[in-house]
Amino acid sequence: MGMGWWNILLFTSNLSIGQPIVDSLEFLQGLYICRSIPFRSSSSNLWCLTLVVVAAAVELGVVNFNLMGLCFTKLFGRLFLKREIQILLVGLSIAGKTTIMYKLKSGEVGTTTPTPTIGFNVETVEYNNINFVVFDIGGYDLIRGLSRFYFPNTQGLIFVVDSNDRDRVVDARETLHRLLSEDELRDVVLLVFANKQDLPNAMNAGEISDKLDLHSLRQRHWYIQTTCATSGEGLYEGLDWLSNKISNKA
Ligand code: G3D
Ligand code: MG
Repeated sequence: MGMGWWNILLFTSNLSIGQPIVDSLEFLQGLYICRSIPFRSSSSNLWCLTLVVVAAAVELGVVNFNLMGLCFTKLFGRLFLKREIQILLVGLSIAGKTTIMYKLKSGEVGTTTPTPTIGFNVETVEYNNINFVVFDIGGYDLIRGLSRFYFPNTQGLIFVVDSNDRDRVVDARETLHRLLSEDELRDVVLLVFANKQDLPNAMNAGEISDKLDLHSLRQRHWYIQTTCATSGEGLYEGLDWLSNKISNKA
């Protein structure tokens, strides 16, 4: 795709996310870019031209902005903008995985409550223009059973630890390192949620990093984020890191 097309996409994407560009120079710039493109009668050219015309009509108020804007945002997002990142959300039982999933989902408008984990939950969480397809999976045996289906497309692993559970942190470490030794998960980035930070005896991030032996992970991008799933604290900071890391790798 030449630079001209790329600019058109950027231009129309600005429209689709509703920035008030009529007041700005970008709209004129977009028209200028359109003018400078040698359109051929191929279907992709016509398709892009249609998008630009519709976007311009919406911006100029020729058509109902809200309705068209919404349709356009969805259509355009589906076609060009939304990235999808598959994430495995794992950890020992009671670490807070389902609560995290629920909190991330309930932060969105018009979403439903996930059901409690029977086997595993799959939810799509939209954040930062990325669809995080999150698999909330229980024990390691179940993960192994599903690995053939889910590991190959996985780009990120969120490992949830109950920071208050000193007795099981060794189990958590073993589970984590077994997972990371799976061949298909060789390149995934690792985000550790040190959850339940609201509890008075919770281990801090440094202590958990040591107990999970995270510093031994030399070839791996990893990050530890303290969270409180019940209040939602730290969850989006973690997703920010994850999306930046995965985008940089792409
Ligand atoms: P799991 O899906 O990993 O098995 P759940 O874990 O999400 O079902 O959570 C297990 C319990 O831990 C739940 O308690 C949940 O409310 C609690 N929990 C999860 N995150 C936090 C947290 O950040 N702080 C505190 N204090 N509790 C948390 P219940 O009693 O509802 O079973
Ligand atoms: Mg659960």
